[in-house]
Amino acid sequence: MGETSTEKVTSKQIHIPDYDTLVKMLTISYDSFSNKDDFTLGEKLTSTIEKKIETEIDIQEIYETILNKGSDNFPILQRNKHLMYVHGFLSNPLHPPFAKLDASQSWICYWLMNSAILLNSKLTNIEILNSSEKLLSFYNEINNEIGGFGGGNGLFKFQNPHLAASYASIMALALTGNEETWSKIDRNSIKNWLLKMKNSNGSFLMLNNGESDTRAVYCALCISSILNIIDDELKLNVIDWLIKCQTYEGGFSGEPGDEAHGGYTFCALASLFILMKPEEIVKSNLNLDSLIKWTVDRQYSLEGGFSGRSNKLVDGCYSHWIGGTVALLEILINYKLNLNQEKEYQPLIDRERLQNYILCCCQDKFGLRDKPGCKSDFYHTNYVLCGLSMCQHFQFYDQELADSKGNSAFAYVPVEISRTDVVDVKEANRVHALDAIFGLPYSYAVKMFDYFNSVT
Ligand code: FPP
Ligand code: K
Ligand code: ZN
Repeated sequence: MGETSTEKVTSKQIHIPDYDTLVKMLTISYDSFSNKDDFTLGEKLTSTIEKKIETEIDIQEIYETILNKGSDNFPILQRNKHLMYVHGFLSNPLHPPFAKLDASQSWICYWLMNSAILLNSKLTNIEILNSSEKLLSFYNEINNEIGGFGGGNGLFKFQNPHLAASYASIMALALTGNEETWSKIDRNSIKNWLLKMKNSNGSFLMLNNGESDTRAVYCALCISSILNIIDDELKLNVIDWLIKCQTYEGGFSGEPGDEAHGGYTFCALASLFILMKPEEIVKSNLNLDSLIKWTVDRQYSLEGGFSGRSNKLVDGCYSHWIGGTVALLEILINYKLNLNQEKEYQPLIDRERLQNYILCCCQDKFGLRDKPGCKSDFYHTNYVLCGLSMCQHFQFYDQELADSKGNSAFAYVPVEISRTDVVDVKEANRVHALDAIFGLPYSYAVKMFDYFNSVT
């Protein structure tokens, strides 16, 4: 590589303020609740602000080291290492310390299979058959009467049906592409269970006597649309309840009155996308301007990655929760502006910097992670890869597809970004396109929906 690319890495990709500016930037927003008048800059730091400064310094050092090495040494996606991690854990029994994740077995299945496919690998036949059988056992053997999936069936024999576990199980079953297993899903009992989980105000319970939040709504809507059992009864009052979760900051909280957070914001906006077409969303009571403002504020200029809420630390998993929100907001903006081609698409965030954060800071030796100093885990491996995919694609709404499917949730089509003014994607770093709504590689959700659409 020649001099031009070295210069590109130095000046365009990484912007690093000096330490004093950094401390000033961080402390200026600090609000002293106890005695506002006594407050002087830099004097009182909360432990969060301290950790945030430490993180910024660590990341600054990492970027400086990389810059000093020159662009030929710029980190690339360690695909094979991450695949060893993912397939290794998929095809071997989990070690005893994982027993505490017994109720998250469907999640583990989903995170690992999703990661493998995002990394452009195929699932082996054994992985497909083993996971199909295991996932079905969370449903059939235990919860047949009740209707949803538990998180596992190992230690405690009976696990309560749970909306998050059910979402993970059904998304993982979508990834198997295994129609024979799909045919064994008892959609009627799932529909009845979802109706039992529904509150009259439009929200959903995560489980019987459990909490209600935008996650539960998102899980219920993903499950019911992919199984093609969504109807007016399930949808009643949901939009109104979701809109109540938008906060004064612009992002969404888990329930009305709580704090705006990336995880809940993605769940809320993706839910609105399942319930409405883009033209309906822009006309709804959603405050689009404040949501856009809050969302783009999540990207930090030094780190390049996102935080999940105001004044908190960068974390790789928000590359999906915030990144996914960005992708959906871009759909709305570009739809409104009638920009239908990649060359004219208006991006909302700096993809180059997010990709840098992912490649430089989120790669552990095997698997991906929250931030430097953290170990990789299944959750972060999946959501960091989802975020990397967002960096590399734009999403387009296809009205004709919406009409032909009879459901606009299946009408969002990802397109690879080829514009280096938006993001420079090296072939070694390319990952699979992501479905904007379901958290699955494209087009696994559409295929499962088509199957249940054809058997109805
Ligand atoms: C704060 O953790 C995070 C939460 C309270 C929950 C976030 C919600 C999600 C990630 C969405 C899950 C979605 C589904 C579909 C189940 P923290 O305080 O440790 O992190 P923070 O400092 O970054 O806010
Ligand atoms: K976090
Ligand atoms: Zn995280």
